[in-house]
Amino acid sequence: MARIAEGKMDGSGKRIGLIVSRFNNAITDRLLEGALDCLRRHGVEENRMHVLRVPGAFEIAHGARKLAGSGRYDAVICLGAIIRGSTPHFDYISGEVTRAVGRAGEESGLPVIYGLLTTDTIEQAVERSGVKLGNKGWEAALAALEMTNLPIEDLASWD
Ligand code: INI
Repeated sequence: MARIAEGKMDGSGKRIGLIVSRFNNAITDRLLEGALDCLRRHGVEENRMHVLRVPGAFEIAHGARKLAGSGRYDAVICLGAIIRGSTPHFDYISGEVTRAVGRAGEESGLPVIYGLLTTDTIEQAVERSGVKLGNKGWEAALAALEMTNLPIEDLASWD
């Protein structure tokens, strides 16, 4: 029988940093609401959820590096909405942010969670921010909690 280790979705005693971009704020506010709701429901205390607002998704990179590198958080959650529309910005920004979020996690050793929507249309973004297809902010928060509780030490003691 395989031995399986996985993190519990328990936020008690955790301090969580969230970075939220203001661009497309009709969407990102809903992602933030979803993330905070998930954290509360899983036991994170109100004063241990710290939100850093930045102008756009591109600036999430800087915020993620700063929060993850501060040593104050158990996990960092990045929330934003990049909508293709007709701008070539989409490809530049989404590629850059995705790399930076991953790098912030690697460099800090912390769970740095990617809660950004990258969609073709505003309608698709609305659907993924609490209307029809769940809320990406809620999902990102749940992933953060699971990752803060990964029982790596269990594996170390297995044959
Ligand atoms: N920022 C977003 O968060 N989403 C977008 O869809 C977007 N588009 O399409 O341009 C966007 N641009 C702003 C960018 O993130 C920076 O804030 C700006 O370029 C200043 O550095």
